[in-house]
Amino acid sequence: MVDYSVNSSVALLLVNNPPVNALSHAVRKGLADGMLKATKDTKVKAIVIAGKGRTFPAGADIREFSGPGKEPWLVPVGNGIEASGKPVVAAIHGTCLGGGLEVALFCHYRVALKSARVGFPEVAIGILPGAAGTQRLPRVTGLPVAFDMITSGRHVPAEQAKKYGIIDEIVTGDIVNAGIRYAMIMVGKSTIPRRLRAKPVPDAENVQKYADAAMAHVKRKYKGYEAPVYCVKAVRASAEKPYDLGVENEKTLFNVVGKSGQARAQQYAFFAERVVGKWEMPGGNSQTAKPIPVRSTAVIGAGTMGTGIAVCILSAGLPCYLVEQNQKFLENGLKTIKALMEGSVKLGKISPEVGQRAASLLKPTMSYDDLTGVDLVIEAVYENLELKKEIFAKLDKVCKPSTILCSNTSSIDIDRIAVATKRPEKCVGVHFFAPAYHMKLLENIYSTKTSPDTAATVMKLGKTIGKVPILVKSCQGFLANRMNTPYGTESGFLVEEGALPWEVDQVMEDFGMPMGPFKVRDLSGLDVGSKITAEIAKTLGVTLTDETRFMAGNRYSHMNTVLANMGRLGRKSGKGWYKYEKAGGKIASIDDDVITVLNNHCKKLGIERRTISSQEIIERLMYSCINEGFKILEEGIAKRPEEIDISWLYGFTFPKYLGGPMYYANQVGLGRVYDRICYYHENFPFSKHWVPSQLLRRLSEQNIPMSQWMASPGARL
Ligand code: HSC
Repeated sequence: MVDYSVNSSVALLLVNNPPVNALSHAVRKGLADGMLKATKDTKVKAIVIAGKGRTFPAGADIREFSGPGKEPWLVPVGNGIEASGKPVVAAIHGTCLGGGLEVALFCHYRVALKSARVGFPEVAIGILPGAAGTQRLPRVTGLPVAFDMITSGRHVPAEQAKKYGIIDEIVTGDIVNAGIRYAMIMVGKSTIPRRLRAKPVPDAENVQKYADAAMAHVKRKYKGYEAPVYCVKAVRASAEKPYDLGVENEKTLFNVVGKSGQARAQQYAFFAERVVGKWEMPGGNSQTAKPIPVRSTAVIGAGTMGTGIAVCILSAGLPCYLVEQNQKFLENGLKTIKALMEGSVKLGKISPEVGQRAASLLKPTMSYDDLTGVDLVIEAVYENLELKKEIFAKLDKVCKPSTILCSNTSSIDIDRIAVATKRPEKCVGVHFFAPAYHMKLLENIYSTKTSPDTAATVMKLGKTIGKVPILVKSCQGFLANRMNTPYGTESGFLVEEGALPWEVDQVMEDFGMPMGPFKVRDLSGLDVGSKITAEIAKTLGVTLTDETRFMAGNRYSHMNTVLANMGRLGRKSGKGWYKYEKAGGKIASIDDDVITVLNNHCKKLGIERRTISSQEIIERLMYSCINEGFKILEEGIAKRPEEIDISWLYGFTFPKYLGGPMYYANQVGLGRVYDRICYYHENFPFSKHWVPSQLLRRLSEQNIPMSQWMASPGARL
């Protein structure tokens, strides 16, 4: 796990634990043994610690956190490094993260390749740096940078890290050789002045000011998350306590936060994100399928989604045609893309060079004939089957036979679109979430005809453009929108039965959602929801009136349409479920007029309003979706609960500290969730989404945790 060699009086401790050289027990032991050997060997004058393969250690082995752990711990190993009288150099390439950066900070010198990045990402998995990182980083960078790096978890590029004082020198060429060269220069120099434990924290007298600012910042930015608060407390102690007591304090905080439910959920989410990259579909999987190279792309439609998708593609440095039917739409689209790209540069999401290059990669056109040679096309017009089929038929005619045709549909079964082409195996769904340039989820959808190579291509494209792609089987609404539907429906019923919109929003925001369902409706526009409802009613042959309570035997709430018909369209009109300071305003306030409308609506329908508890609100919104999630698993639309959880984390900003709705259900207890679903089914027999999932029933009856659901006999229908 740690290869030991001596090269011209320099001992090399090369961590060899692929893929990321995580600091597992064997690596920690290897480092401790290596240090001992190098210290004893009189021929050795200096020591280099480096990583074999693609990276310097990227942190502790997260998998070990769920077990009891084993000595040697990282702090004593680090103390051994720091105490060495022979200079120890960390030679850094790749990602030097978490425990990896802690090891580097125990070394006396740090050199890095320009391409390397350093950081403390522990906060993202619900913990804090637990091997003296919170005490040593402030001694190097000062408090403001340490608070920022440790609470944000951001990866800092080597050159920036040099400015912060974390890296002593940027080197070139082979990192191990560069480290050895640097170590030879340091031979004979005293290591005492380089020991961070003895250094004071710069500007320690202002700790109160910096710590208060950091605490206010994390409470605002990471509302509900415990780890950032613990990170602030730990860093603060670096300026208030002697080094050893600061390390003790860090250990205590680490042990509390590390055992929390939030940490477990965030670590589950970390691995879930990696699990979904290992996909499977009929005929192939991520190991066997071969993505086709995508060197050129096109987006059809320069509306909100089309422009957002084009920005993602351009930001990744890929050429992109933007196709519109007339000059005006095209020009508007180009203006939007320019503004979004400029915004991304300003926010530091992309470099100015990438922003500039994008202008030359973007090719506006009104002619499909320009698309003959592109590798992949994404259709992003509005949700209309006939229009999408027309576009796919046109593309099928003009594009080369190998071109992959994608639809950014949010709900239409891909098979129904692919029939318009002679290449259904190359047709696939790529569902982006609004705003497409910001939301990280990419829901890729395979039809009955999509080939594994086509699926592999869009999964790879997703990663290239910085998304977290999942692969699901096609059905009406796919995974994300299908599962999310009861959330909106139930919120509508709750206000009909007695809850007020701001009460529902408050409960769900306290639960962890960034915005309650009624604020979301106001943001997207009440007319959008009422148009969709009108379309569904038309398809079902139902005439909607203020008194309509059922559609095709299913309970229905008309309140959204009532408000929309009054001109209350949400933020854009200044009034919706809330009132705003002006049309287009953002500050939502309670509106008594909405209470009057609600009361009248209920009176007309003979609904007696009642008090509804917070618990009922959470159960009605979450358990209805979870029930749908289990049906999605039963039907094989998603292969694993991880796909579902990732879709909520990155498509609907579900709080990571709850892991995702399926993980959350497992925490609540599948038996309890199932019982409540049965209860609501009994009380609301006219809502199809309360018909209990058979898979959930079996898991709950057999007391099988969801992590083992695949092992449940007959788990799939
Ligand atoms: C930590 O370091 C705590 C310390 O403060 C010490 C605490 C001491 C405690 C003392 C108590 C008192 N562990 O992402 P990829 C796997 S916490 C285990 O696809 P990329 C990953 O699952 C840690 N496994 O690659 C995947 O496995 P699979 C702080 C890890 O190139 C494979 O490696 N560090 C792992 O896209 C490839 O991963 C972090 O949080 C780990 N630490 O990205 C860094 N890291 O193939 C977490 C990765 O079987 N890692 N794996 O699916 C990352 O951010 C990314 O993996 C990288 C590489 C950016 C490193």
